[in-house]
Amino acid sequence: MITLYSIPESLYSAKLRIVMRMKGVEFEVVAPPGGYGSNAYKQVVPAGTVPAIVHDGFVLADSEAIAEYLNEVFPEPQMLPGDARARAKARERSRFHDTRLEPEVRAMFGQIAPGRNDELVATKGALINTRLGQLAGLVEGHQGLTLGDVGFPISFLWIDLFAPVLGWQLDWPDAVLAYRAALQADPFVTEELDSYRPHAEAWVASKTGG
Ligand SMILES: N[C@@H](CCC(=O)N[C@@H](CS)C(=O)NCC(=O)O)C(=O)O
Repeated sequence: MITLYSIPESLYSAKLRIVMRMKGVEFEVVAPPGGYGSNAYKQVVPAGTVPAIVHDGFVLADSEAIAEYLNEVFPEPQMLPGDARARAKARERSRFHDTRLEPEVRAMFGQIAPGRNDELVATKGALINTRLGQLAGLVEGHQGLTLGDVGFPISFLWIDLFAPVLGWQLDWPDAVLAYRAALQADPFVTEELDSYRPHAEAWVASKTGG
Protein backbone atom coordinates (compact mmCIF):
# COMPACT_ATOMS: atom_id res chain seq x y z
CA MET A 1 0.00 0.00 0.00
CA ILE A 2 1.30 3.43 -0.89
CA THR A 3 0.28 6.55 1.02
CA LEU A 4 0.01 9.56 -1.26
CA TYR A 5 0.05 12.93 0.46
CA SER A 6 -2.03 15.24 -1.64
CA ILE A 7 -4.56 18.05 -1.77
CA PRO A 8 -7.60 17.65 -4.05
CA GLU A 9 -6.46 20.21 -6.66
CA SER A 10 -2.82 19.07 -6.87
CA LEU A 11 -1.86 18.61 -10.52
CA TYR A 12 1.22 16.55 -9.81
CA SER A 13 -0.70 14.21 -7.50
CA ALA A 14 -3.15 13.50 -10.33
CA LYS A 15 -0.17 12.77 -12.59
CA LEU A 16 1.08 10.18 -10.06
CA ARG A 17 -2.33 8.60 -9.62
CA ILE A 18 -2.39 7.87 -13.36
CA VAL A 19 0.91 5.99 -12.91
CA MET A 20 -0.38 4.06 -9.87
CA ARG A 21 -3.67 3.24 -11.58
CA MET A 22 -1.85 1.94 -14.63
CA LYS A 23 0.42 -0.21 -12.48
CA GLY A 24 -2.46 -1.53 -10.41
CA VAL A 25 -0.78 -0.32 -7.21
CA GLU A 26 -2.97 0.02 -4.14
CA PHE A 27 -2.85 3.54 -2.75
CA GLU A 28 -4.54 5.73 -0.19
CA VAL A 29 -4.72 9.50 -0.48
CA VAL A 30 -4.06 11.40 2.73
CA ALA A 31 -4.15 15.16 3.36
CA PRO A 32 -0.87 16.57 4.68
CA PRO A 33 -1.31 17.04 8.46
CA GLY A 34 -1.53 20.79 9.11
CA GLY A 35 -1.45 21.47 5.36
CA TYR A 36 1.54 21.33 3.03
CA GLY A 37 4.51 23.37 4.22
CA SER A 38 3.43 23.01 7.88
CA ASN A 39 5.82 21.88 10.59
CA ALA A 40 3.58 18.90 11.33
CA TYR A 41 3.79 17.75 7.70
CA LYS A 42 7.55 18.38 7.57
CA GLN A 43 7.92 15.85 10.41
CA VAL A 44 6.66 13.26 7.90
CA VAL A 45 7.89 14.72 4.61
CA PRO A 46 10.89 17.00 5.19
CA ALA A 47 10.40 18.85 1.88
CA GLY A 48 6.91 19.87 3.02
CA THR A 49 5.59 19.65 -0.56
CA VAL A 50 2.79 17.65 -2.16
CA PRO A 51 2.74 15.21 -3.73
CA ALA A 52 4.83 12.90 -1.59
CA ILE A 53 4.60 9.19 -0.94
CA VAL A 54 5.35 6.80 1.88
CA HIS A 55 6.00 3.24 0.72
CA ASP A 56 6.89 0.70 3.42
CA GLY A 57 8.42 3.52 5.49
CA PHE A 58 10.27 5.04 2.51
CA VAL A 59 9.44 8.74 2.12
CA LEU A 60 9.82 10.47 -1.23
CA ALA A 61 8.79 13.88 -2.55
CA ASP A 62 8.73 15.45 -6.03
CA SER A 63 6.50 13.88 -8.63
CA GLU A 64 9.21 13.13 -11.18
CA ALA A 65 11.37 11.28 -8.64
CA ILE A 66 8.25 9.46 -7.42
CA ALA A 67 7.14 8.49 -10.94
CA GLU A 68 10.59 7.10 -11.76
CA TYR A 69 10.66 5.21 -8.43
CA LEU A 70 7.23 3.69 -9.01
CA ASN A 71 8.23 2.64 -12.50
CA GLU A 72 11.30 0.85 -11.15
CA VAL A 73 9.68 -0.79 -8.13
CA PHE A 74 6.54 -1.81 -10.06
CA PRO A 75 8.04 -2.48 -13.50
CA GLU A 76 4.85 -3.87 -15.08
CA PRO A 77 3.54 -2.43 -17.25
CA GLN A 78 6.75 -0.61 -18.09
CA MET A 79 6.16 3.11 -18.63
CA LEU A 80 9.47 4.00 -20.25
CA PRO A 81 10.40 2.69 -23.70
CA GLY A 82 13.17 0.07 -24.01
CA ASP A 83 14.92 2.01 -26.76
CA ALA A 84 17.35 4.65 -25.41
CA ARG A 85 16.26 7.34 -27.88
CA ALA A 86 12.53 6.75 -27.36
CA ARG A 87 13.17 6.79 -23.60
CA ALA A 88 15.06 10.08 -23.89
CA LYS A 89 12.20 11.56 -25.94
CA ALA A 90 9.69 10.51 -23.27
CA ARG A 91 11.83 12.24 -20.63
CA GLU A 92 12.10 15.28 -22.88
CA ARG A 93 8.29 15.53 -22.93
CA SER A 94 8.15 15.09 -19.17
CA ARG A 95 10.66 17.89 -18.54
CA PHE A 96 8.85 20.09 -21.04
CA HIS A 97 5.60 19.54 -19.18
CA ASP A 98 7.04 20.13 -15.71
CA THR A 99 9.29 23.09 -16.52
CA ARG A 100 7.64 24.83 -19.51
CA LEU A 101 3.91 24.17 -19.72
CA GLU A 102 2.68 23.48 -16.19
CA PRO A 103 4.38 26.52 -14.58
CA GLU A 104 2.51 28.82 -17.00
CA VAL A 105 -0.78 27.13 -16.12
CA ARG A 106 0.06 27.34 -12.40
CA ALA A 107 0.81 31.06 -12.71
CA MET A 108 -2.89 31.59 -13.46
CA PHE A 109 -4.22 30.12 -10.22
CA GLY A 110 -3.97 33.55 -8.65
CA GLN A 111 -5.78 35.15 -11.60
CA ILE A 112 -9.06 33.23 -11.65
CA ALA A 113 -10.85 35.25 -8.98
CA PRO A 114 -11.97 38.71 -10.11
CA GLY A 115 -9.39 41.48 -9.80
CA ARG A 116 -7.06 40.11 -12.45
CA ASN A 117 -3.83 41.49 -13.80
CA ASP A 118 -5.02 41.74 -17.44
CA GLU A 119 -1.53 42.25 -18.84
CA LEU A 120 -0.21 39.15 -17.06
CA VAL A 121 -3.23 37.11 -18.19
CA ALA A 122 -2.71 38.16 -21.82
CA THR A 123 1.05 37.50 -21.67
CA LYS A 124 0.52 34.05 -20.18
CA GLY A 125 -2.20 33.23 -22.73
CA ALA A 126 0.24 34.03 -25.54
CA LEU A 127 2.89 31.94 -23.80
CA ILE A 128 0.55 28.95 -23.46
CA ASN A 129 -0.07 29.20 -27.22
CA THR A 130 3.70 29.20 -27.75
CA ARG A 131 4.07 26.16 -25.50
CA LEU A 132 1.32 24.26 -27.35
CA GLY A 133 3.14 25.04 -30.62
CA GLN A 134 6.42 23.78 -29.15
CA LEU A 135 4.73 20.64 -27.85
CA ALA A 136 3.62 19.79 -31.40
CA GLY A 137 7.30 19.24 -32.17
CA LEU A 138 7.73 16.84 -29.25
CA VAL A 139 4.88 14.39 -29.85
CA GLU A 140 5.81 13.10 -33.27
CA GLY A 141 5.80 9.29 -33.29
CA HIS A 142 4.34 9.20 -29.78
CA GLN A 143 3.06 5.72 -28.85
CA GLY A 144 1.42 4.44 -25.69
CA LEU A 145 1.28 6.06 -22.27
CA THR A 146 4.73 6.74 -20.81
CA LEU A 147 6.02 8.64 -17.79
CA GLY A 148 6.60 11.49 -20.21
CA ASP A 149 2.90 11.86 -20.92
CA VAL A 150 1.08 11.58 -17.62
CA GLY A 151 1.25 15.26 -16.64
CA PHE A 152 -0.29 16.54 -19.86
CA PRO A 153 -3.95 15.42 -19.50
CA ILE A 154 -4.09 17.25 -16.18
CA SER A 155 -2.59 20.51 -17.43
CA PHE A 156 -4.81 20.35 -20.55
CA LEU A 157 -7.87 20.09 -18.29
CA TRP A 158 -6.86 23.22 -16.36
CA ILE A 159 -6.16 25.07 -19.61
CA ASP A 160 -9.71 24.17 -20.76
CA LEU A 161 -11.16 25.44 -17.47
CA PHE A 162 -9.08 28.64 -17.41
CA ALA A 163 -9.42 29.70 -21.07
CA PRO A 164 -13.07 30.89 -20.94
CA VAL A 165 -12.55 32.61 -17.59
CA LEU A 166 -9.44 34.43 -18.80
CA GLY A 167 -10.71 35.13 -22.33
CA TRP A 168 -7.92 33.16 -23.98
CA GLN A 169 -8.26 32.19 -27.64
CA LEU A 170 -5.97 29.20 -27.87
CA ASP A 171 -4.59 27.66 -31.00
CA TRP A 172 -4.23 23.93 -30.43
CA PRO A 173 -2.02 22.42 -33.17
CA ASP A 174 -3.49 19.33 -34.86
CA ALA A 175 -0.58 17.21 -33.62
CA VAL A 176 -1.31 18.24 -30.03
CA LEU A 177 -5.04 17.59 -30.45
CA ALA A 178 -4.27 14.10 -31.78
CA TYR A 179 -1.82 13.52 -28.89
CA ARG A 180 -4.40 14.70 -26.37
CA ALA A 181 -7.11 12.46 -27.86
CA ALA A 182 -4.76 9.46 -27.72
CA LEU A 183 -3.93 10.14 -24.06
CA GLN A 184 -7.58 10.60 -23.12
CA ALA A 185 -8.48 7.31 -24.78
CA ASP A 186 -6.33 5.53 -22.19
CA PRO A 187 -8.59 3.94 -19.53
CA PHE A 188 -6.34 4.96 -16.63
CA VAL A 189 -6.22 8.56 -17.78
CA THR A 190 -10.02 8.49 -18.14
CA GLU A 191 -10.39 7.02 -14.65
CA GLU A 192 -8.20 9.73 -13.12
CA LEU A 193 -9.80 12.56 -15.07
CA ASP A 194 -13.29 11.38 -14.08
CA SER A 195 -12.30 11.47 -10.43
CA TYR A 196 -10.17 14.66 -10.60
CA ARG A 197 -12.29 16.91 -12.88
CA PRO A 198 -14.99 17.63 -10.24
CA HIS A 199 -12.31 18.94 -7.85
CA ALA A 200 -10.80 21.16 -10.54
CA GLU A 201 -14.24 22.45 -11.57
CA ALA A 202 -15.21 23.09 -7.96
CA TRP A 203 -12.00 25.03 -7.42
CA VAL A 204 -12.69 27.29 -10.41
CA ALA A 205 -16.33 27.75 -9.31
CA SER A 206 -15.15 28.72 -5.82
CA LYS A 207 -13.08 31.53 -7.35
CA THR A 208 -15.54 32.75 -9.96
CA GLY A 209 -18.74 32.31 -7.98
CA GLY A 210 -19.94 30.05 -10.83
N1 LIG B 1 8.03 19.90 -8.70
C1 LIG B 1 7.08 19.48 -7.68
C2 LIG B 1 5.98 20.48 -7.64
C3 LIG B 1 4.91 20.20 -6.63
C4 LIG B 1 4.32 21.46 -6.09
O1 LIG B 1 4.58 22.55 -6.59
N2 LIG B 1 3.52 21.36 -5.05
C5 LIG B 1 2.99 22.51 -4.36
C6 LIG B 1 1.54 22.33 -4.03
S1 LIG B 1 0.51 22.08 -5.42
C7 LIG B 1 3.74 22.64 -3.07
O2 LIG B 1 3.93 21.67 -2.38
N3 LIG B 1 4.15 23.86 -2.75
C8 LIG B 1 4.79 24.15 -1.51
C9 LIG B 1 6.24 24.46 -1.67
O3 LIG B 1 6.73 24.47 -2.82
O4 LIG B 1 6.89 24.65 -0.64
C10 LIG B 1 6.55 18.11 -8.06
O5 LIG B 1 6.61 17.75 -9.24
O6 LIG B 1 6.11 17.38 -7.17
